[in-house]
Amino acid sequence: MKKALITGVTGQDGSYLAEFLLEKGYEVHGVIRRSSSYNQERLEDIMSAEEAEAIQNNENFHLHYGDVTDALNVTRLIGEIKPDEIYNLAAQSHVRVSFDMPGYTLDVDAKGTLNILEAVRILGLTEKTRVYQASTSELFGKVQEVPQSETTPFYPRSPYGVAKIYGFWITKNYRESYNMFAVNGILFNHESERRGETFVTRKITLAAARIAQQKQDKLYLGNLDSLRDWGYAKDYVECMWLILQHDKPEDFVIATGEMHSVREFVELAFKHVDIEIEWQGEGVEEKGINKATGEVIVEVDPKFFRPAEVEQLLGNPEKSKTLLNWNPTKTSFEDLVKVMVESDTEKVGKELFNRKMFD
Ligand code: NAP
Ligand code: F7E
Repeated sequence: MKKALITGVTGQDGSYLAEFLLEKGYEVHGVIRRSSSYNQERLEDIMSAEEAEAIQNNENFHLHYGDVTDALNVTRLIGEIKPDEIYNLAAQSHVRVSFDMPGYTLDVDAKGTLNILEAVRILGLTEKTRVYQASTSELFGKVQEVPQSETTPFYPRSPYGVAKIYGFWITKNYRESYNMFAVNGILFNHESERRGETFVTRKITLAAARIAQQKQDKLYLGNLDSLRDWGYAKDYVECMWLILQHDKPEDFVIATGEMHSVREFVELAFKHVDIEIEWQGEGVEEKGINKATGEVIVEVDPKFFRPAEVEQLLGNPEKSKTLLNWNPTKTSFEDLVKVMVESDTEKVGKELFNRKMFD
């Protein structure tokens, strides 16, 4: 039985990856941070036997307290578990928040990656343990070519992107210096019913559900023109695993090859709750009107603008299609939006997720 260690197991990707690996028959170890409030919602399908009959092997799922900034803790855990595969998904992953907390983002996203690689090296596990690093399309930032591939030069636009650049290069450096199977998945945006509520897609699908059920009046957003290559997180975690099963340690771009604007995402999400949006005005004055009632339901709030913006991201999934035999459009953009709105409609109906968010 193979052993996997996942950092960031309580996050969107970590929870899907844990389910995926358990189904593959792995013994899965997850790193969880101590928190003063409950932080295991996304793991409930694995933990509760009734909800997850498909995953019977819960005795193969183990949680450990830890933090990737704590090198001693990381080294002890890796030394005790001796995993065959490590998936480093732990990150301060919010781009706008990284402008508020650049130092912390650096500690977690850059130094945290080094702590894991160095632990594998000093524990003498370089031949046994394969390491996956969660790299990101934010490395491309102010894009130098369209679409972006494995050979496109980087130009990060946020403290998050800059910290992740270090994670990318230190992973490559350990591969080249110590002959480790240490690789980067350069993943473009991927979303799901489990996406954090302050990322734009989930903020929109939650608002569409609440507005349709008269539990919220308006949705305030930042840059409506921003363009992203949005995929489905459940499809993307399979790729993380495929990258580590590949015969050669190589970096891969994972993307759908399709790009849509935030404005388009809003239109489609509201269409699923039978609200047609009509846009009026421009720039910060632009408003989304409910065509049937004339009410303004979407407004621009400059507080959601970023000091430096990534205007567009479009990935070229050719290499992962060819070498990993991965299907980048298994879930279409339309189906992604639908699945997220349906899930939030149900949750809002059950009075879940009606809390006010700080951001
Ligand atoms: P997420 O939902 O924000 O999850 C981040 C995870 O990291 C959470 O489990 C969080 O724990 C954990 N974490 C944060 N700081 C930590 C620390 N110091 N030590 C240990 N764990 C820590 O992110 P995601 O969307 O699943 O993304 C997974 C990874 O892929 C991240 O590295 C992200 O930067 C990267 N990525 C994401 C996307 C995307 O579109 N989703 C695209 C490219 C790359 P808590 O639950 O305790 O906060
Ligand atoms: O923003 C614009 C915003 O926060 C997408 C992370 O997973 O993907 C994610 O980073 C776009 C940006 O994701 C709002 O300005 C407009 O242009 O959903 P987001 P992100 O910044 O692309 C990458 C690949 C990662 O690696 C990251 O970890 O939408 N936008 N209005 C808004 N964004 C937010 N959050 N909130 C708004 O109100």
